[in-house]
Amino acid sequence: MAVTPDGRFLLVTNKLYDNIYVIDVWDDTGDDFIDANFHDIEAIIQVPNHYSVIGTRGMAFSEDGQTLYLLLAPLIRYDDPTGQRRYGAEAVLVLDISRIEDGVEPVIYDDLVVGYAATARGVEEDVGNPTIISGGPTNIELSPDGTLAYVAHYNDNSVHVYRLDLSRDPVLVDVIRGLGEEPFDLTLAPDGNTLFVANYVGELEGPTQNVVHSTVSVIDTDPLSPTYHQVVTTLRNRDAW
Ligand SMILES: [Ca+2]
Ligand SMILES: [Ca+2]
Ligand SMILES: [Ca+2]
Repeated sequence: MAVTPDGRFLLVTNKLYDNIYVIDVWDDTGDDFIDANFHDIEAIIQVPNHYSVIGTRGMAFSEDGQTLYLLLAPLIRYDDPTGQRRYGAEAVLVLDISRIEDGVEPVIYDDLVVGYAATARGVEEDVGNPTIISGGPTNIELSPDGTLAYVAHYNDNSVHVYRLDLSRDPVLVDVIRGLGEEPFDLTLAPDGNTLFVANYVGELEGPTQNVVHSTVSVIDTDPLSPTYHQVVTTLRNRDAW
């Protein structure tokens, strides 16, 4: 979930479905307008669906609130016996959300996607310890000036870095490795110079690799630093075994 920068709408993604719900969280009722769907569905954003399996996860907004960066990452299972949920597309999508208007009835938008960049696949290209669940690109964070997007990739054990100011499509400019197993969520320090990434599994240890030490990878994001875009330390929650 994420609230638009102007505080007017709450967006809710779904890893099992192609809809993003837009909920009106600002009551605009006035003398000549009754905001009948306040605290209800304002709009449904549909993303183009060329696969039987589709889903959406992390979001980030441009500073002006006009653009939504959305991760396409369905929940799939390569061991699904029905074969119905074995494949899905993973990508960073760019959506023009300036067209969403406050009305009184739900509206469906199916043409807001204006940019696209494919990412590494999910469970189809899993690296490191075998991961049954397909997270793919799970969460996204923008640099303070809005020119870079950092995307945690759950199955690739990496952070993908995109330039957002070169074209309408995000452009992959770097892949940061050396993280733990299953990077899931990430956040930048307020000054933009350090990125913290939570690794869901982190490190595995023990006679049968059955002990999990979840970790946080600390990445240097200061462009003037000699260790720019490298993991500089790892914080480990050490369990006994
Ligand atoms: Ca409203
Ligand atoms: Ca409304
Ligand atoms: Ca893995």
